Amino acid sequence: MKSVAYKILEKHLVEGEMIQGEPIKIHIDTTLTQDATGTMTYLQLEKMGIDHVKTDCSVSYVDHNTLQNGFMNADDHRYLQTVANAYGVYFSKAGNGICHQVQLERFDKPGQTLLGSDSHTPTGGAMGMIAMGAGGLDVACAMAGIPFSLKMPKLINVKLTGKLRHGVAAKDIILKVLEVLSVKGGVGSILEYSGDGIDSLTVPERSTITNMGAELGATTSLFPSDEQTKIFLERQGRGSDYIELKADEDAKYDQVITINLDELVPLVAAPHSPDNIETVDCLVGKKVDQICIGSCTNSSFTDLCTVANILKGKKVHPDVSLSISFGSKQVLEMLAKCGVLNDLLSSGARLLEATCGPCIGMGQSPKTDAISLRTFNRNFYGRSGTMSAGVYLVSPEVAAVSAIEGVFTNPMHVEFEKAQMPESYIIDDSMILVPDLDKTKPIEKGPNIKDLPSKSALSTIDKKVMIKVEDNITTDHIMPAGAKVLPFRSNIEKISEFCFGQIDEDFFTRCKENKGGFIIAGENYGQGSSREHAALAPMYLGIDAVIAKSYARIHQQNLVNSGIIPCVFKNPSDYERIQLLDELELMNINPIKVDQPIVVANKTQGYTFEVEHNLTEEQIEVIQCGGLLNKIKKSVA
Ligand code: MIC
Ligand code: SF4
Repeated sequence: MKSVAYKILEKHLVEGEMIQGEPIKIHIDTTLTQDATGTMTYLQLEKMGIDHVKTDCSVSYVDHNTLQNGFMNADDHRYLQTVANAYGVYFSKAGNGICHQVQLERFDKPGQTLLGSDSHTPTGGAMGMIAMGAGGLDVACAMAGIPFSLKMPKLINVKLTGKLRHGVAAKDIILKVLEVLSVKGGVGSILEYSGDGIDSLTVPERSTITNMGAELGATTSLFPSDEQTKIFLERQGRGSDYIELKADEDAKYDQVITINLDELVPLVAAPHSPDNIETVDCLVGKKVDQICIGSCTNSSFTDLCTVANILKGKKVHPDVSLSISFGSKQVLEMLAKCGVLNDLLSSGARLLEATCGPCIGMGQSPKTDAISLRTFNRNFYGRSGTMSAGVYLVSPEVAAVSAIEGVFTNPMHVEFEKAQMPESYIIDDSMILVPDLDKTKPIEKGPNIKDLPSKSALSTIDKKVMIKVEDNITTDHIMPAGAKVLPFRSNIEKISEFCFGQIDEDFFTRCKENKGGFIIAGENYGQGSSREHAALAPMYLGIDAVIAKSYARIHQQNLVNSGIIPCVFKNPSDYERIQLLDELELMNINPIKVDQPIVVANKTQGYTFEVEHNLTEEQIEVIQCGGLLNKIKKSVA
């Protein structure tokens, strides 16, 4: 009767009943952080009064912010290295690779739980584990041995039948799922893959699917641990980490989706949303300006080797800029060893570091009005750094054949060899530093690393509406990334100046003039990244509550952790009535009560309406204290 997800959750259950929607707490075995969210995470960990991390294994990666333009990035890296050593965290140096790729290669184990301060942590689901993204503070709590709270997810079974045809890739499977479910269709759910179609999918292919499950808003996605898992682990020199983990024959799911791989064709996610799906055939012949291959979605050895097979002996079209970023040092070394790196180079591709790079807007912004094809997972408005550009998400195969032709091209009609997994991978973990827990070595903090902002305990809320936004607002809209903003990830005061800057340049000054207030939003507010800065910066600017039609899971919890009340419109038509700068008062929040709506008085327009909050007792307590860190400090004291 049990699915793989159910079995792993059951084994890690600390508290609660495993009934869909009910609050549960689970033990976290392992954690990961990356530099852009990591500095906040470790600053928060330092406040928790523990000597060393309590997890089986925690890893800190430097992969996002590696431009080192000025001292700020390098200071952050140094802080991360020294704090990791002091607390018993492995440290993966800049250049060793993108967190999710390296974690899959070197750390993930079937049957375990992983919590990461990055929304694409579910990549690990390819290894048959429960891997989830969360805000930095939740990850710091997991490192301190505090169980992770969530609502028991709905279990969706995605049954894959048949086999992918030539030119069709794992990317097309997840794009198909996005077409079926949309960017909010996975909220509160775990997607578990099964069916004869998964037998032929290797772990790196599976990881493209679990990685991009984040774009569905899903809690996580996973595959069973089977023969493919065993092969991958053995070739990574980690055969002893393998355990078989399969769903029972009669496993129960809340929903089943079936996809026939025999019928699948190459797909694209058109601007500006990963669920805006079209076939490549509909776009064949359309001119492209830029192509970026890489990111944690599609930068494995087999992905890039297939790209090299397509580019071998050919030249990139004169009007196209093609860049390739590698998933990890291991991927890069493997490509060099088997000689195909040269095929990439001589085709005219621009070879970048083994980091996130253009995926998070660290360079490679396309030209004005460009059509940019990317093998990445997100094409949110403005994320590339060029507001007028249109980003299309595609498979590495579509990207490579289109790079040669200069126009959208269907790889089904092009002859090339799909790369196979190598017999063994090159193992060199020398860029992963093992901590020695030596407390006499100083934790080094540069001048741009500022103290955490804090909020006082909840009292009255009577303030004005600071911004009103529509459906599917991403954390990239709230707190943009990119080369200009990322250096301030350790400095909330400074980064708050950029809050909502891409869609409303007056937001910051409006908040300053009014000492903050309310955010009004539509459906799926805060989708995308796990960055808690999208809650911390508004908190710093005095935002006390958000009223939205619905939320993305990670952001909702980040709001709670920051002491901001995430209210939900009871009647969505109330959204229409509220105007910018209306004065709102939350009438009955002292105290907030479980399952009891909050009454809101619109003092400007002279009417009242009700909102819900869906908060658990524990979340209410956090908000009442003015945030999770305050609550933890109180209990430590
Ligand atoms: C992303 O892909 O949006 C990021 C950048 O990796 C974020 C993390 C961050 O904002 O630092 C994520 O996915 O959580
Ligand atoms: Fe990095 Fe992009 Fe992956 Fe985020 S989605 S972890 S920015 S490669």
